[in-house]
Amino acid sequence: MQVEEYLNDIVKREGTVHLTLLDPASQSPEEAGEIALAAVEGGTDAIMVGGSTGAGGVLLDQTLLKIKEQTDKPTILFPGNASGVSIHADAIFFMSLLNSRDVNFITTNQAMGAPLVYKYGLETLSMAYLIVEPGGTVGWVGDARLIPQNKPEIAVAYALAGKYLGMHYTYLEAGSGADKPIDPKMIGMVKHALGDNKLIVGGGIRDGATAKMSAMAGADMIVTGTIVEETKDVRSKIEELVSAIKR
Ligand code: 1GP
Repeated sequence: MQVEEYLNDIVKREGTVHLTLLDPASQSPEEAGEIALAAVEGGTDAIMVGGSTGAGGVLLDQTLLKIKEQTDKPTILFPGNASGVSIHADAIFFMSLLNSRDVNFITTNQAMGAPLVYKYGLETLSMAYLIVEPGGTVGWVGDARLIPQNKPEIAVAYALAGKYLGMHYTYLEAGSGADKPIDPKMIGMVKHALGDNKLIVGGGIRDGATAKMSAMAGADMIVTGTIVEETKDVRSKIEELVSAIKR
């Protein structure tokens, strides 16, 4: 429960957690380490590592090792499939893509990956993963029946299902690089239904104002990935996002 407690404690003390997502397929392991260090200096709380395509195996291991050389902040796997498991992470978002049409993303990859999670002794953070329009690459790869942005009640229904299935976290995902982040109204309605269960929001958040809007609407944790890859001054960008969401 170490990482889960760490995250939940930050929510209690500071209002909102900031998570930096690094996709091993987007840069070299060395660059990932440097970005992670800058993100930590900017105030991020933990590093998520994963991606939809070409993000597993040796590349994933090396990326995690380089990140861990640079920072002691927790590393959390964010796997696109069963190949996204590594012994070098502190924890794994053990997630089910509840609105997928494909059983592989709901339970099969989870079953194929579970023995390694057990063997490596990874802390599991159970998560209902919900993909909302526009959905991006992960929506296509995961064959998600995308939840329309203007149908928050569908997101609420899935979030409640995840909570009743025992998942501790719900992730509203608009897709990496989304041109439209999750609508604040959807965030608010889902958080209201979840109560104490933690709500993670990501996809298309690029600035402090959007991060703040998501946090004010009810997000307990904000994930940013693309903006970190695009910006030259990672530390300042993360400072902007973090200062907008912390008490
Ligand atoms: C993707 O929600 C995350 O899984 C982050 O999205 O890359 O748009 O920040 P961005």
